[in-house]
Amino acid sequence: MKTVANSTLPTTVLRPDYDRSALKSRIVHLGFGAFHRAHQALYTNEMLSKTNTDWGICEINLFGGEYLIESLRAQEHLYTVAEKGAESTDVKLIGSVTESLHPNLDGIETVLEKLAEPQVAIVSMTITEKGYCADPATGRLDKNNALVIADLANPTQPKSALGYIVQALKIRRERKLPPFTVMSCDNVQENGHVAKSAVIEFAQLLDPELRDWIETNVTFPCTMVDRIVPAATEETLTEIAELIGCEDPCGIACEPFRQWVIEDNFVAGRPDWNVAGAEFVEDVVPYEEMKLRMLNGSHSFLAYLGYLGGYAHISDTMTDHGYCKAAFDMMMKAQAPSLNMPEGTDLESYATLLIDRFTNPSLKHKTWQIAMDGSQKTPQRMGGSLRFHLGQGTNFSWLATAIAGWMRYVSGVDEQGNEIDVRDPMADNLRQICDEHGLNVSVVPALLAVEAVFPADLGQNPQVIDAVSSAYQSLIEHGAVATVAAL
Ligand code: NAI
Ligand code: CS2
Repeated sequence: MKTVANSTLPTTVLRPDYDRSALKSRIVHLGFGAFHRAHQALYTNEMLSKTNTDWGICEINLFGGEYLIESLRAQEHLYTVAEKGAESTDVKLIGSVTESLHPNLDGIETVLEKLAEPQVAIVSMTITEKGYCADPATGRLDKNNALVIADLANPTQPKSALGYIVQALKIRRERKLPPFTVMSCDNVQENGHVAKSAVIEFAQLLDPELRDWIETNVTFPCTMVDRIVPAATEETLTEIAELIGCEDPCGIACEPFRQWVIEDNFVAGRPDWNVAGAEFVEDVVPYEEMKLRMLNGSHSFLAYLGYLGGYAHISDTMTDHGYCKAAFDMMMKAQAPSLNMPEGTDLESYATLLIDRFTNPSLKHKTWQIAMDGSQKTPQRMGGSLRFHLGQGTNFSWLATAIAGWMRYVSGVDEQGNEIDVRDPMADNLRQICDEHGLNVSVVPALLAVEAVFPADLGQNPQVIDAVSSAYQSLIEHGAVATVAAL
């Protein structure tokens, strides 16, 4: 079969120019999804072509994605990234991946043994917000999470990322091997701190001595990661096949922009990703908050209100002046004032760049995709800024409208009466609350009372209840397009 590994690709495709056979799996990555392929693996690819080093990546999918791992193996772990600008596309063949595993294909022990190999220095993750098994509102381990319960009962046969990491660290400690760095690359506020507290709390429940060893020996740098990478579709895969002259089931399309800010806190060494444009800094938290609130917060706003308004993609919402203006105002009036950035940060230029990125018509980023997992995303994208405005007594109507949009969306029925396929770990619970109230404003305080999403200081605040109720009422009476236009 013709693959990217055995085909003569067009000369326009940028190929790895380093010795792939010299690479070792010094990074193990959990979550070979869309994002990692176009971000960390691509940065590593570029770093390898600029340095004489051996930092290869072993890819692991713990949930689903068996087909991707099998396909990757069938093409010598090479795959394509298509960077699609508004007018042109750059195609790169990525060579930084050396190996791949899946517990359903290779067995749990093989995965644990890989994580325990002496040369493994970094375990990185893009496992989605829910992968941390943490309470979304507090970031603390959710002891009632089904995966946590299962892994605590049977730690040598883990299912969750936490279970794998803790068991692998246990093996390393017993074998007197050095620890590794755990690097979260998910859109989670203070992602390193959330990863650390989830791992530490999990280890505490299992073995307090192991917990102490982890606390002393393992580091959990925070990272701010950014690149818009929509899920692959038949259409993007066909387009990539046309560009490279063969099928690539692992191919992925993304925007040209990319950013990676990393806390320089690695316990067993790290690649010089800075030569590929990443920034190592002491404190990532301000950058994370800026990105989560301004980019992701307005993304969620556009996702819920866009989906309800009949817009399938983010770029479609940008063709509606009301949405475009509201997204910019959401960034500048609702989110930017709540940030505490290093001197010289120009948030208005950042917002302008974000609108430009959202407008890219080549990128088909579904509002439905971004609307997914809202119970996990909303607290970190809106909660902090909501608290800021309550403290200052300032206007937060964009945040209230976004939250009302989410509440209207999780009802599971759109403005035309069609069913919405709501994907969320709390979908059943949310649906039950919505069903009890119907499309009635009484659902607002009921959903605001879900403490895993809205801590009491927000969910029980009369100003929040009023503002979200009035936005929800407007959505019911006038619909999303008119509600957004009136903002
Ligand atoms: P995806 O759906 O393509 O991949 C999700 C990955 O997470 C898969 O590899 C899957 O195996 C793994 N996963 C899912 N549930 C898990 C669980 N409970 N435990 C362990 N692993 C689990 O999604 P994509 O686009 O790769 O995004 C993944 C994450 O990357 C996002 O949730 C976000 O936090 C972050 N991210 C995504 C960006 C994007 O534009 N796609 C940009 C910036 C960050
Ligand atoms: C999006 C993000 O799916 C979502 O929730 O808001 O994945 C977004 O595309 C990235 O964070 C951009 O870096």
